[in-house]
Amino acid sequence: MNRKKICIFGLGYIGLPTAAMFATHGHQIIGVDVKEEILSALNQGKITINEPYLDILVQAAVSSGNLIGKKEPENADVFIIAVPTPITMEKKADLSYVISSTQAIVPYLKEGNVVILESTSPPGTVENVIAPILSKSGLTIGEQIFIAHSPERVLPGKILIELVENNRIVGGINKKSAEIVSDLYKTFVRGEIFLTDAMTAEMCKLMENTFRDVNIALANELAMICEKSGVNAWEVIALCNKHPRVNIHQPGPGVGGHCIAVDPWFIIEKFYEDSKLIRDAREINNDMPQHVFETIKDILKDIKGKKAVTILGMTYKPDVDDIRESPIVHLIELIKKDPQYDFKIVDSQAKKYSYPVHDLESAVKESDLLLLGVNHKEFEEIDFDLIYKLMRNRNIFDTRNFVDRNHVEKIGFKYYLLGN
Ligand code: SAJ
Repeated sequence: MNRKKICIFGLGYIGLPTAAMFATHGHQIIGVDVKEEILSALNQGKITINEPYLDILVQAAVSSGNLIGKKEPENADVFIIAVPTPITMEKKADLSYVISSTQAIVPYLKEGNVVILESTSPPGTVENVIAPILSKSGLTIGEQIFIAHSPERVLPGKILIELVENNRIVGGINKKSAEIVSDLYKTFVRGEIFLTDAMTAEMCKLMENTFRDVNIALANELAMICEKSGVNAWEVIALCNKHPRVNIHQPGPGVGGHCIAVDPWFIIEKFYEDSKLIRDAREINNDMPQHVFETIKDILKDIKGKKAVTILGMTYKPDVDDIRESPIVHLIELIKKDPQYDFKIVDSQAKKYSYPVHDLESAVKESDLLLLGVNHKEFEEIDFDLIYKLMRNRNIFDTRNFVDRNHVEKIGFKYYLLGN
C-alpha cells in the first residue's frame, strides 16, 4: 500500500496504539485529541497511559517524523474515529464525541477519502449517524467517499500484540468501502480480515463482549448456587471445562472495564424487548458487589464496634491501571456508606482513583478482614505470616480463588472463598 496520510481522532487506549502502528509502518499520521496534556506528551515521544511496550513504539513513531499530535484535523486520505463512546446514566450510548469528530471531518473531505469508525457503537451508527453527517460534504457515499466500521477488539494489557495478531472485521457501507479499508489494515494486521456490512460489524463487536458478560453471569449465578449447596464453584467450572465443548468463565466480584460492562447496554438500548437474557446477565453481574458486601457483613457479624476491611486491588482487572466500572470501586462505595465499616485500599497500579491507597503493612494493621478483590501479580508475594501478626481478626475473603487456601489456613487464618 502507498504511503497514506491518516488523521486519527482520539489518542486513547485504541487510537494511540493504532496511530503508532500505522506510523511505524510508513504512513503519515496526524493524531487529533482535545486534551492538551496528551498532545504535548505525544509530541515529546511520551505517553500518558499504561500499556506494555506502547512507550517504545510511540517514541519510534514520533522520532521517525511519521506521527504528530494536533488539536485540529487537516486534509488527509483517511480519517479514523477512535474516540470514547461512554454510557449515560440512562445506560444509553453517548455518541457526542463520535458526532463531533465526524462533523470535524466534513470541511476536509474530498473525493476518494476514507472514513473509519473504530469506536464501539450501537447497531446502525455508521448508517444512521455517520453517513448522514458526511453526506453534508456533497460527496456521494460509497462512490466518492468510503465509510466502514472496523471495531477495535484488543485486550488492554496485550494491545500491541493483539492489534497485529487478531483477526479483524471490516464492515463497509458498501463492498468497495470494506475492500479499501481492509487493504489499509493489511499494512500491519497479520490476522485474517473478514469483510461484511457496517451493521453486522457493529453487532459482532457488541456480541463478543456480550457473550463474555452472559458467560460470566452464568459463572456468578453458579457461584451463588454453590454457596448455598456447599459445592465449590471453581472446582465445578474447572471440571466442566474439561469437556471439549464447554468453556464456563470465572466468577468474581462483578464485571468491570469499559467494554464488557458497557457494550451489552448498546444492544439493550436498541432492542429492549428482545434482549431479556442480556439484561438479566447485566443485572446478575451488577449485583455482585452487593453480594460481596453481604458476605463481608456475614463474616464480620460478631465483631463489636467499627469493623476494618483491607481491600487488595481496586482496578477492574489484574495488572492494569484502569478503574473504570471496576466492581471493587462499587463495593468501596457500598462500604463507605455504612458507618459500621472502615476500609483501607492497597493498589499500587490504580490510577485516577478518588481514594487514598496504602502500603500493605499499614493497611492490614488492626484489620478484621483481608478482601482479595483483584488478583494483581504483586499479591503473589504477600507474606501472610507477617500479615497474620498485624491483623486484629484474621479473616481472608478471596473473590478470585487466588490465595493459597492450605497455606493461609495453616498459618491460622479463617479463609472464605466466593462461590464456595
Ligand atoms: N471477568 C470475570 N470473569 C472472567 C473473565 C473476566 O469476572 O472469567 C471480569 C474481569 O475481572 C473484568 C471484566 O470481566 O472485571 C472484563 O475483563 P476482560 O479481561 O474479560 O475484558 P476487557 O474488558 O479488558 O476486554 C474486552 C475483550 N473482549 C473479549 O475478550 C470478548 C477485548 O478483546 C475487547 O477488545 C475489549 O473488551 C473491548 O474494548 O471491547
